[in-house]
Amino acid sequence: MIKLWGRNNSVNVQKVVWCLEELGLLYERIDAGGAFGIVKTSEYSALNPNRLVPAMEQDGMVFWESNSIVRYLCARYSSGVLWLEDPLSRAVGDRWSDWQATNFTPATMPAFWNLVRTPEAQRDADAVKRSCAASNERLEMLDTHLASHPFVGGEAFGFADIILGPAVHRWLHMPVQQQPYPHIRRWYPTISSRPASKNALFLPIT
Ligand SMILES: N[C@@H](CCC(=O)N[C@@H](CS)C(=O)NCC(=O)O)C(=O)O
Repeated sequence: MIKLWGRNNSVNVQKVVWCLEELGLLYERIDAGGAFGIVKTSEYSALNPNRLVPAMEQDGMVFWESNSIVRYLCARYSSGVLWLEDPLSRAVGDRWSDWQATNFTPATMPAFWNLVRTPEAQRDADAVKRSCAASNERLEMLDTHLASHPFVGGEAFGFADIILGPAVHRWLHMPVQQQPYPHIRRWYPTISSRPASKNALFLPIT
């Protein structure tokens, strides 16, 4: 059976949980990271030397980097459905997946940490303001993309929706001034109504 290490309030763990559920794979999730600790132990470092969650183990092989894990699972178990075989068709979803990890989520982190994980008296209001502006700028880009594509990767639900879903879900539930984003708000209910998203998305933002 697949073993997945990671606390379920991490967006990077949530995307792997969603993917495993979408594919109907049996797995065991072990709480790790944050208040659960574990990530700094030598046993865990042997699994993921970054000492971050998630880490996944299957048949003696260890995987880390959440987007790579989702890509691996979809390529192995959902070729032609969640994973497009044609590299040109797949490139759109790939691009937005990397954008989530390297661009969108880093923009959101100061607002998230201050507003959700920091006591009010210690919050940095300027950092929150800058992070909101940067996040909204990125979401405008995604909104424009979704204006002409039903899903992140194109015409059908795929691995890139799973990768972007938890991060966008988190932002849409943040205690910040929300912008309209009409195309994101058309896309989000479509993906979040999938039964497999339940254990990934329907959790309090913590
Ligand atoms: N690029 C990595 C980032 C992993 C990451 O930053 N994980 C965070 C949680 S989202 C973490 O492990 N933080 C330390 C902790 O939870 O103890 C991935 O996508 O897997």
